[in-house]
Amino acid sequence: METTTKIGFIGLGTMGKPMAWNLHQAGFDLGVYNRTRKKAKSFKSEGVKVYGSPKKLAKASDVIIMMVTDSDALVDLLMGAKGILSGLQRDAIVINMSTVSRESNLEAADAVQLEKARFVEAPVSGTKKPAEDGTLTVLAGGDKNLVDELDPLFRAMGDTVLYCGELGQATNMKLTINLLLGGMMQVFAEALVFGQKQGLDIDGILENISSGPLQSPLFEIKGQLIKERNFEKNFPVDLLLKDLNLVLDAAQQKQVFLPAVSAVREAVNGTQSLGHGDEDMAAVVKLLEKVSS
Ligand code: NA7
Repeated sequence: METTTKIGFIGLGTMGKPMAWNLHQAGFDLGVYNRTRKKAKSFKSEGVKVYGSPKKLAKASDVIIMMVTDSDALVDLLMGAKGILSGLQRDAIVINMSTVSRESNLEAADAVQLEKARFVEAPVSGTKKPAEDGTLTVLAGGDKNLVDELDPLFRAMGDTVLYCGELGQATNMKLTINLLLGGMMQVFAEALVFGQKQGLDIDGILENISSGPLQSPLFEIKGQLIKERNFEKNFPVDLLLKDLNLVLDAAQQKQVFLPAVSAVREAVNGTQSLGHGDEDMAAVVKLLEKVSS
C-alpha cells in the first residue's frame, strides 16, 4: 500500500479520531467524513480534506475506513442517501473497523462486492489511549492477500495485526475478547465493593491483587480510576453493553451457555439505566455501590 493511496476515513469519534490522525501523521493521503461536522475541524485546519457526505468521500477514495458506533450506523453510512455505495469506485476497498455483528459485516460485504469493490472487517482491541498511541491490536478477517496488502495501513494505527480467518472471524475474536473484558471488569468491581464493605481499605485490596497471580494491567488501570472516582470514558458503558448483546446473540445462535455473561449484561444494563452510559465501563461499580448501601 503506497502512501499515495487515497484513504477516506468515516467516523471521528473517541476511537476514530486518533486512528485517522495517526494515518495522517504516517503520511497517508487522507480525507475524512463525520456526521457531526465540527469533529472534523482539527483535520481541516491541518489541510486534510473534509467531505460533506459519505458519497463524496467514496468517489474520491481508493480505501474507505469506517469506525462508527454500531450496525445501524454502518447501514446508514453504506446504504443511506448519499451513502458510500452511491459513490463507491470499482476495486475500492472498504474496511469496517467498527464492532458490529458478524451478520452485519457479511451483509455489508455482499453489498460492497455487488458494486465490484472489496471488503475487509478489522475491529480493534484496545481503547482510547492505545488508539492515540497507535498501539491497537487490529483483528482482521476476510481475504488474506487483501489483509496483507493493507498491513502498512493497519500498522499506522496498531502495533499488532492478527489475521483471524474468513469474514466474520475477526468479529468473533473481538467478541471473545470483549466477553472476557466485560466479565473481568464486573467481577473486579464486585471484589472492590465487597472488600470495602467488609471494612478493607481500597489501597490494600489493589496492592494485594497486584502482588499475586491475579495481577493484570486492566485491574491496575481501572482500580486507580475507581479510587480517584474518575469515570471519563475510555470504553463507555453503552458500547460494552452493545458488545455483550452481540456476544449473547451470537451465543444463542450457536446454543452456547454463558450464564456469567448474562449476569454481567444485566449489571451493565442497570448501570446504563442509572444514567452512566456515556461514562467509562469502570462505572459499573456505581450500580453496585448504590444498591449495596
Ligand atoms: P463514538 O465515540 O461513539 O463514535 C461513534 C462515531 O460513529 C461518531 O463519529 C459518530 O458520528 C458516528 N455515528 C454513529 N451513528 C451514526 C450514524 N447513524 N450515521 C453516521 N455516523 C454515525 O464511538 P468509538 O469511537 O468509541 O467506537 C467506535 C467503534 O469502535 C464502536 O463499534 C466500538 O464498539 C469500537 P457523530 O460524531 O456522533 O456525528
